[in-house]
Amino acid sequence: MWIDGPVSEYPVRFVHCAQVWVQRGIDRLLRMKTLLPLFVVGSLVGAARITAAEVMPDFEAWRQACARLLQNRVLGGRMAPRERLPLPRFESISAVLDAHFASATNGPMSRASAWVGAPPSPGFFDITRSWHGRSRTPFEPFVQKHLVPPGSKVLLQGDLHGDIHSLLAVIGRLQEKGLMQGFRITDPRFYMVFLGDYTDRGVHGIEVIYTLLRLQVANPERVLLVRGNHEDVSLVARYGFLAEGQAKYGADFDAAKVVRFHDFLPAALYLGSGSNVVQLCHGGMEPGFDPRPLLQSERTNAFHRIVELRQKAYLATQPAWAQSDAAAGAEAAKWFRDFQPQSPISPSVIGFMWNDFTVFSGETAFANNPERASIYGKAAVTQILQTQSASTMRVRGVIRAHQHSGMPNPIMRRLVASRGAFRHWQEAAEPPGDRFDVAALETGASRAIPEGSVWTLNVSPDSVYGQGNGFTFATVVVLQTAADFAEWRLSVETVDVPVK
Ligand SMILES: [Mn+2]
Repeated sequence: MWIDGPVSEYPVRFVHCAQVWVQRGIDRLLRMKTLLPLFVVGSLVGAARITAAEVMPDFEAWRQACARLLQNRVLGGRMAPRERLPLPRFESISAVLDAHFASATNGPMSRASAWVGAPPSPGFFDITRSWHGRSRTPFEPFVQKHLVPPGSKVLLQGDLHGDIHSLLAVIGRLQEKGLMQGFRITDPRFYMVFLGDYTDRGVHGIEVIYTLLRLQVANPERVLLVRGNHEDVSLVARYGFLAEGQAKYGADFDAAKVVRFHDFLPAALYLGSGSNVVQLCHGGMEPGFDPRPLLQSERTNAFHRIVELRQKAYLATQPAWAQSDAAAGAEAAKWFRDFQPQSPISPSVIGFMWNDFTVFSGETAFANNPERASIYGKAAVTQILQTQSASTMRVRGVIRAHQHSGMPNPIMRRLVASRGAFRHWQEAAEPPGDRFDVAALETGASRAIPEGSVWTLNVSPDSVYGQGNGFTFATVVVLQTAADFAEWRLSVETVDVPVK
């Protein structure tokens, strides 16, 4: 099944096939409720040349190994010297991916009862197949609902783009606050949600993914990874991550296996507590999807496939924003489609992963940037959130990431001034000459979440974004839930990341 490379690679491929068979045996044992450590031992048998500590270093060893890595800003897109690699061999990434796949194929997602509507096809859980490889299975994106008890604390992290130093600095702060120990969450009320764009544009994407998957494996169902627009094989092929993997591991780098984990990440996560929900996603609104059956389901953790996006059908219900703002309505009519996603970007993009929001409340309800995606304004968002709410569970706001400008622009300036967590539509219009009153923006350590608000979280600083926009801090954002939505808060702290 993997024998499709040049003849010179066949011995390597044969070893991989043997490992797949060993893995399958271990998978069966796991289904028989055998303990996870057996799985790790199994992976080590297949990779006997390296020690267990090299495959799965403890957190402190991992932190020290990553501290040796030159910063993205210093490297300027070049690879770090190979002798400095924190994971010398691909087997480490392979082992943590296997554990991730095991949790997808044996965990909550694998049960048909956890899916609202039809569950995915069997091919979805067969990691030797993919929607983009030779052995095909359909592209089957989905969204997830996850309920946490009132009084929970949920870390939210924006774009990482291969910035391992910021990720480890954030984890270090969480450890200082007594929420974590090593890779393990110690506070039973604590959860972590990462909002996508883990790799590309920075050259430590392998280390970022390894860290995220170690967190997920150590804390099942407490660490949730959302799918960003860069969790797409066509983007990682173009924006650096596959080249990074090949530079680091040569023929050992199994790109097909690495990108397969994207398919187990939800395009949006409806995080609820009591009868209130916030939409957590990388991009933005997706009016073609109706999440109400998912929100109404009794389950605390449930999944719903995005079989079809019916944007035109949504627009035909004539939302007031498209009528009162004629230009916005005409633009929406031009760009909205009814379609079945064949990939994250075809025949049109999935809005949860790609869309944007206006900065000022006086801007249009809807516009389109043909080089990127659609941009939603306040009036459209307010109504879409109402339309997408269930009577028993209301979607109160959106928290997302997806920043992309390496140069100061209205939103990047405000993100930096807001200490990394910016609430849209605080100002009516852009002040002349780029001068804005920082005192007019919310910058506090604890912020209320108004009904219908949209928040953008900043991109990590060891990147062209941090360099171009002149910031050196990562932001630690913790969502605090309560029984009454008026008491939900965003706690916002910054942590300095040493960058040159
Ligand atoms: Mn993005």
